[in-house]
Amino acid sequence: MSDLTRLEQHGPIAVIIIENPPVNAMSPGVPGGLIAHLRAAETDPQVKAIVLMGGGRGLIGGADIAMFGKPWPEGEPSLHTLIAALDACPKPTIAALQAHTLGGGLEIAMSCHYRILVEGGMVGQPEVNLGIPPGAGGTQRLPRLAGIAAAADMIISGKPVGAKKALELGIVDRVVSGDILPAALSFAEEMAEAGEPVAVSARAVEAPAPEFFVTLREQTAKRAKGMRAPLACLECVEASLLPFAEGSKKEREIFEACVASEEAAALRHMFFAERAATKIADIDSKTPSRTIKTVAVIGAGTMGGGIAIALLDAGYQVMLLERAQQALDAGCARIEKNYQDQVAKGRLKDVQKDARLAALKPVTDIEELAAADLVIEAVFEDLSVKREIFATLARVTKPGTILATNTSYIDVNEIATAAGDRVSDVLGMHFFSPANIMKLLEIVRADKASPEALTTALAVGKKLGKTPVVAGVCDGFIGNRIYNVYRREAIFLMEEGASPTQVDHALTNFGMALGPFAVMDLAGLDIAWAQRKATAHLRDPNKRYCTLPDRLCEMGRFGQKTGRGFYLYEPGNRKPVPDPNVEALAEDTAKESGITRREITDQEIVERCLYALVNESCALLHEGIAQRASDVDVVFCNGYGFPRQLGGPMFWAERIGFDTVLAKVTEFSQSHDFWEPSVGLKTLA
Ligand code: 3H9
Repeated sequence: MSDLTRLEQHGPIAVIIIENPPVNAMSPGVPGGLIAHLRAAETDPQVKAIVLMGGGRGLIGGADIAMFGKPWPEGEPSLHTLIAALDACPKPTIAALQAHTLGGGLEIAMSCHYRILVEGGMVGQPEVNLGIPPGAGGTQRLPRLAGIAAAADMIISGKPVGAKKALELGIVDRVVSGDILPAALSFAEEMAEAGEPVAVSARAVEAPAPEFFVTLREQTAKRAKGMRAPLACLECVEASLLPFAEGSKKEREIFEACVASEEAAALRHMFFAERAATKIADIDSKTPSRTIKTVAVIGAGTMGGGIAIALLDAGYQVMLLERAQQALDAGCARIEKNYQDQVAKGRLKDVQKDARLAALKPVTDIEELAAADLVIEAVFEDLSVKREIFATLARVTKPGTILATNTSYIDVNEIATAAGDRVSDVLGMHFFSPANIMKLLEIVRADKASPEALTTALAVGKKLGKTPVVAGVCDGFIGNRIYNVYRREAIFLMEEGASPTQVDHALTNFGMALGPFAVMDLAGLDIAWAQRKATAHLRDPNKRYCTLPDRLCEMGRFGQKTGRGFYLYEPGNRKPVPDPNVEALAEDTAKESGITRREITDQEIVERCLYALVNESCALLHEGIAQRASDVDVVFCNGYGFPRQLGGPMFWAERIGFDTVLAKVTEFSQSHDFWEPSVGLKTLA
């Protein structure tokens, strides 16, 4: 018997425990161990009821995702065998659930006769996020417990529900507080006396209104954004109207087809990539992180305000610093309005809003930051201003306070040296706008940053619900550096003959959430303009440069906020309208640069923009700015709208073949001076 599972005897109740840390996944050995204990309990005349639960943190994470796409060890019982055994068990079975019970975990729980869940626990079928429907009866049993509509919603969205909702929907029979084991034992004794238990598979499903699946299919197709899995989930749920065995067979067939798909491979890659991104190769994973309770944010503008909201939402005490009282008041008013809007939309309760605002302390005196455990500076991009702030922070904050800058492109090492002997506490925490919404957080590793400072920043990022990625210091770190070449290519293509609309459509058809011109208009053209002016002296005069974006800015066309940028915008409408004047401007700049405009295909647009991005990603991987190729994928999918179902630019390029990418990049380099195959790409090819 493997030590992945355990059997305990508590009087007439047998308790079977999964001991497979970190998440009690159904790895090889686990289902077999559980079946053996189940058989022992079934045949033991002393046992009246059987409890099944997760050991350690109590969660049951589902099937072992690392096993998908690999052969299951021969002779080893599978999750399906376990579920069939539970379904047929003659004695009452009770799943005692804590923390998260997800995917195959919930499928196991639903093949028990009864379920109890601790307050604060969650249950869900998140398989859709991995490009698959639940494959071990989840789509057949959940409708039998919660009804078709609620089950379809949970399975298609992949969103788990909390204890209160799970009870309301009938997914669990009881919600308990405190220690799960005594509650499970007393519930089991009760059920042992309650008469013959009925398996969930034997329950009936109530058919929904005839148009239910038609409407749901339309909505799901619209939201699926080219993904197959949400519709596959729907098909499986629809099959729950068939007799149980038939519906289960259909679920299995659809699951098998999905699990072998490219979409599922890409989404599995993203699952592991996001977890790998939080690990730093040369830092011991046991490095302790510092305790962070109070965080100060310097700068109450859009970025500082967004960061403050993210911190308040995560339960931190927040100090917001602005030197001018008026700017501070305006920043606080924006934060309050954000919370009021959330209350109005029903996303937040009044008491929660009040608690968050009570945790916000506006300050105008930097000396007050002595109380902070972490400071995040989010003032405008000016090296000398930032250096002055960090020199002051080094003096006023207590030793060990982490000093982070939210700069997007200034050299973090140069900022860090201003902190003198506190240099090891300095690093970058680069948020993406809107900072309270966007998942991506780049943790910028300054050369002298200590391991504790880095692991603490990563822990804070996780607590904020972000997806943190560690990046080295360079212009633009990982995300903006590779986005810059992608954007450069889009602008050159426009100069050569493509319209902003054509470029944007070609890339959204590829799967990008927004086209590059729509993104530039949304973000505001003035920020990149200021950066170009500040670094103009560093530009190689022999390399191609397109003046069109500068000219738009000189005309006051800063994008959506001024109603005009690469596109035109009607007041109060974000829909981009093509502008013939921009087309004329592109003709002018092309003429001045001696470029003959031509027809450009959508394929050339996709290849030029994305291969430029891959080429640069390989370069920064080679330079060590990104620790691993998958970090680039995490950055681009979470911060720049790359389609997750393609697994990020590096996963996508690997599927195409780095040699194919290199051949195309080499071909481009023969006709464009700004293209050069990077050493990193050559190495990977
Ligand atoms: C499924 O069940 C299909 C079935 O319907 C049918 C099959 C036939 N497998 O997230 P964390 C690892 S599909 C393997 O940082 P947390 C993870 O990689 C499955 N490994 O912890 C990480 O490893 P490392 C459906 C897994 O406490 C470590 O555990 N289930 C799995 O913040 C810690 O992970 C899901 O989609 C797994 N299932 O969050 C649930 N899960 O330390 C996916 C985690 O080496 N899991 N790992 O980097 C989660 O959502 C979260 O892990 C959970 C815990 C909420 C459970």
